[in-house]
Amino acid sequence: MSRAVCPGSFDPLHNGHIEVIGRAARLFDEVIVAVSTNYAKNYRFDVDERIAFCRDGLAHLPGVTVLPMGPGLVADFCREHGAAALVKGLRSGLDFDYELPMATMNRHLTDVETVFVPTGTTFAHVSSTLLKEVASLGGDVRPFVPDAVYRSLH
Ligand code: COD
Repeated sequence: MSRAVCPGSFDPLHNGHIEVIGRAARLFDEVIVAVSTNYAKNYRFDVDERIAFCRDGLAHLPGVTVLPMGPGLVADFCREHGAAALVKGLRSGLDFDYELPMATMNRHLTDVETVFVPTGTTFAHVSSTLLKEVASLGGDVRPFVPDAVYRSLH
């Protein structure tokens, strides 16, 4: 049984996340979506809201479960949950430069491998930060988020 973790803030979940997690679900028998609770970070949505968005927006994907990830290391979370791999989405070379040192460090910490999934062109420009800004200024983010997230942003 292969198991992977897709970690993130998901503040909030958007269709770029859903695409990458769906592709992870085709590669692994089980995928745990780990919703971070980093107390130093200023989230727009609290962890219960972010988990609810993920459970609702990912319910159609077989083998996917959503759990909170405490403030510790993602590498420890993987070990505790018996996951041999992390799956991360890559939107650009900037993402790669940011992610590569973390992938190497995570492998050093608990031997967990990182699998990079290149994003498709449809959502490559989408991030939670950009969506929150656009929505707060009155722009329409309907094509990029599930219905429940859309209602909460507007
Ligand atoms: N298309 C494809 N993938 C995307 C898109 C998109 N449009 N947008 C985001 N993604 C991917 C990201 O690349 C990421 O893989 C995932 O979706 C989640 O994205 P976010 O923005 O919700 O999450 P982040 O980047 O804020 O999450 C950061 C983590 C929680 C993963 C990170 O901080 C972490 O690992 N924290 C745990 C503490 C730790 O272990 N630190 C040491 C690391 S070595």
